[in-house]
Amino acid sequence: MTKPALTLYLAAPRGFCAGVDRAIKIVEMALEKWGAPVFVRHEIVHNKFVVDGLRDKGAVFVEELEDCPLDRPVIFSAHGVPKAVLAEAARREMIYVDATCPLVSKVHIEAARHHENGLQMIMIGHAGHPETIGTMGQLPEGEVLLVETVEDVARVDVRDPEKLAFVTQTTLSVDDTVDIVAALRARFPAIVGPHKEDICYATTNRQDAVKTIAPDCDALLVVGAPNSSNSKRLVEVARKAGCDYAQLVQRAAEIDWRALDGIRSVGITAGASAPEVLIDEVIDAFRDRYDVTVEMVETARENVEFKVPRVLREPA
Ligand code: 0CN
Ligand code: SF4
Repeated sequence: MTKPALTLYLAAPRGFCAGVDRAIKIVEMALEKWGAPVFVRHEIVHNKFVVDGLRDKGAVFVEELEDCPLDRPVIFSAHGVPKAVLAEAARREMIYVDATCPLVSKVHIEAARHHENGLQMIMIGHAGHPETIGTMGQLPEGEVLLVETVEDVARVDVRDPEKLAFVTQTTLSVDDTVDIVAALRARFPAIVGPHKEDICYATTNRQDAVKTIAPDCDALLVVGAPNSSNSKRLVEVARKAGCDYAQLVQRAAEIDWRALDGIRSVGITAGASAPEVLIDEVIDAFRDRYDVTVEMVETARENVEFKVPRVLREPA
């Protein structure tokens, strides 16, 4: 039986960013340096395949510092942690390594600087996400107000509209954030903030690539996890850019082949925490069923790399 023809538009950049790469390396190097078990507070990055692989090597994933023994090293995930968590680890005299992405740490530093200048902060982010919890946790309770939508901006109750600054989560939708920032600047003309927002290069580039391919695709699959903010944003961006069938899949096994019946073109991308082997797996699953032509669509080149912390680079 001849297979139907299908064009796969492969977005570039896709998948791992520099912060994810560094965070995973930190866990691997910690296991080499200190042996198993090494504790990791929260999923090091939001990907089950990555987490399962590290667990097989001896990493133990927990949600709270209290769940870590005092005599084993603990690593903080790429998404960042509230200041109180670092302080508590230090108080307990634990060995800890902070795998917070440097681009998240940069936002933490911005927030602290504005606070020192006497400004109340507004954070644009998603409630309950670990990065939002970590960034808000850089300042005392009540000093950072969260807004998630343009509607929230109209409702937010600030101390003094003349003494305000904003920061954002790094993995937001670029287009939605433009609207929220515009609403903030309209309601609070004196608000201080970054030139645009704090969305990172990886989030921006992956969204741009999706915007480019989505209008030409009958369907678009984002390889990524349901708890991965940047991956979920890619699905939304694809739908907004005109691809009605855009879905998040963790593995090839999750592809709904019946829903894809009759399609001629599929876009494929991956969130910043999804390893390339999973994209290969998805492409292979298409090759099993279709006569596939892969077209790579490159909208940017990335050469960002972050160093691992000195404590892991120095010989034990
Ligand atoms: O999927 P991730 O682990 O995290 P979110 O997109 O949910 O923030 O990707 C790494 C991004 C960071 C920080
Ligand atoms: Fe850092 Fe951006 Fe990657 Fe998050 S998505 S780890 S902020 S580079």
